[in-house]
Parts: sequence; C-alpha cells; structure tokens
Amino acid sequence: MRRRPSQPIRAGTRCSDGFRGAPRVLLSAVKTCVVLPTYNEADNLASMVEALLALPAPDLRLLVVDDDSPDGTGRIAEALVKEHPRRCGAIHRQDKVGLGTAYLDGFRRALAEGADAVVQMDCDFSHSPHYVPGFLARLSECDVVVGSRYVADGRLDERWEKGRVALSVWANFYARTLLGIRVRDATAGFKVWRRAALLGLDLDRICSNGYVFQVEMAYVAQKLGYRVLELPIYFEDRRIGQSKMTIPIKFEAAWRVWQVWLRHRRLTPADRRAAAPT
Ligand SMILES: Nc1nc2c(ncn2[C@@H]2O[C@H](COP(=O)(O)OP(=O)(O)OP(=O)(O)O)[C@@H](O)[C@H]2O)c(=O)[nH]1
Ligand SMILES: [Mg+2]
Repeated sequence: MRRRPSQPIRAGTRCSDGFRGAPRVLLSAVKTCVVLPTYNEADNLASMVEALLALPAPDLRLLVVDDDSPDGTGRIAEALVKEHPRRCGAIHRQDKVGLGTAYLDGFRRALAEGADAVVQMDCDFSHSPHYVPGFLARLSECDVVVGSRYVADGRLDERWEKGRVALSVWANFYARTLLGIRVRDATAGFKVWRRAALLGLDLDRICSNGYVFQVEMAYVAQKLGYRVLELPIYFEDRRIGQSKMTIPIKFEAAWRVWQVWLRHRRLTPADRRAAAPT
C-alpha cells in the first residue's frame, strides 16, 4: 500500500511497518528499540535501563552505544546485557567518535533487528523515560514524534542559568530560520521514529556527527515530507555527570548548519530511499 507523503493515516489502516492508524497503537504489538548513546554515564546507565525496562511496553529493547567511556560505562552496559540478555544489547566503539555516528550505528542495528519504532534519547535523565509510552502511542499519527521544549506546556529546567537558556533558544532560532525548519524544537534529541521513516531517510546521507546531527535529521525528515508530531516535555538538567558540550563545539555547530543546508536543500519527497516501505 502506498501513501502520499503528507497523507494522514486513517483509523484502522494497516501499514507495512506494523502500525495501525488512530486512535491508539497497541504498545504490546510494537517492537521498540531505545538507542542510548553513552559517554561517561556510569552513574546514570543502570537506573536509566531499570526505568526503561519497567515501562508498560513489553516488546521494548535497549541498545547502548558506548564510546569506550573512561568511567567504565561500557562494563556496566555489558553487565546489564548479561542480566537482561533478551532486552538489552550494546555496541562498544573504540574511541569517542561522536554522538551522531553513535545514533547512526544504533539506528542501523535496531533496524537490522527488526524494530518497528526506534527511540533516541540521552542517558542522563534530561529525557525522562516516562514519556516513552505516550510517544509510542502517538506514533500512529505521524512518522516521528519529537519531545519538544518549545511548544505549549514544554519546559526547560528552572535551574538553567539565563545565559544557557538564551543560548538554547538562540541556537534553535538560528537553525530554524536558516533552514526553514517548521518543528519548534529543531535541536531536540528526544525522538521516536517509525521504522519506515528511518529507512526512507536513508541514514547514509546523514553526515553530521556532533550536536548538529539532530538538526540535520529534522531538516532531512521535513524535506522528505515525513510527518512530525511535537509533544511537550519537561527537559530536566542532567541529574549526575558532566555535559560533553563545550564552547568550541557550540561554534562548530553554528557553521555546520550551513553545511546541512548546502547538502540537502534540493531534497524532495521523491528522494526517499526507493525501497523504503510507506
Ligand atoms: N557514544 C557516545 N555518546 C555520547 C557522545 N557524546 C555525548 N554522548 C551521550 O549523548 C547524550 C547527550 O550528551 P550530553 O553530554 O548529555 O549532551 P547534552 O544533553 O547536549 O548536554 P547537557 O545539557 O549537559 O546534558 C548522553 O547520553 C551522552 O552520554 C559521544 O561522543 N559518543
Ligand atoms: Mg544531556
């Protein structure tokens, strides 16, 4: 069955990626993989995994992508894989090679393992696991759900200093204006993708490896005509551990947005990967 890019999914429609149309998808029927990139998250990983495995989404699996964290996060991941062999997996990479490729490696593995829905989220509790079932349930209405700080009822942690809030708002405004991104939170890192959307996006064309990865994914998804649903989240400051965001990374991100524009500005829905199911 083929649908035009922006055509809504009718109630009861059976789609080739295992979803039914509105009003609600049966969570138990959706094979979900949560991709968790980690670098020095030893204090967060076990509690994050515990919280995710306790969610009312029985066919939910986790995939940790660790970059040889000096604090031993990789060893904790292995212990969790041993403890939950059917529900946890891990990819161990040799070096800190970046958030973008961590997600791409995780997405490819999740798709290869047959996931219908792929969740991407930070492992520091900024993205609260309790949103995941609600996001999955709304995936019947769209191709990607975005956990958004900048829609009505979305909020940033009150403990953020004014400068940090201003920078976040400015970065979002900059990326949205330059690229014409309609999503209010263009830099959001908490998303749930339909299998068909990730396949159609063609992960091989995504080139950003740093924080612009989120912007590139949002831009390419929009250019290819995928339907985005933004749902509000409360974005809490990381509970434990340190941010990997530095001033040079922020400057680098600013000019890389131009690269994203140059690379993808001519994409249209016809450029979805041909073999991708709709
Ligand atoms: N595998 C891998 N994970 C990374 C890398 N950089 C960051 N991460 C993880 O990606 C997620 C987001 O990174 P954070 O440092 O929290 O970045 P942030 O959310 O923009 O910054 P904060 O506001 O301080 O939380 C976390 O789970 C990190 O552990 C990396 O190079 N490789
Ligand atoms: Mg974080």
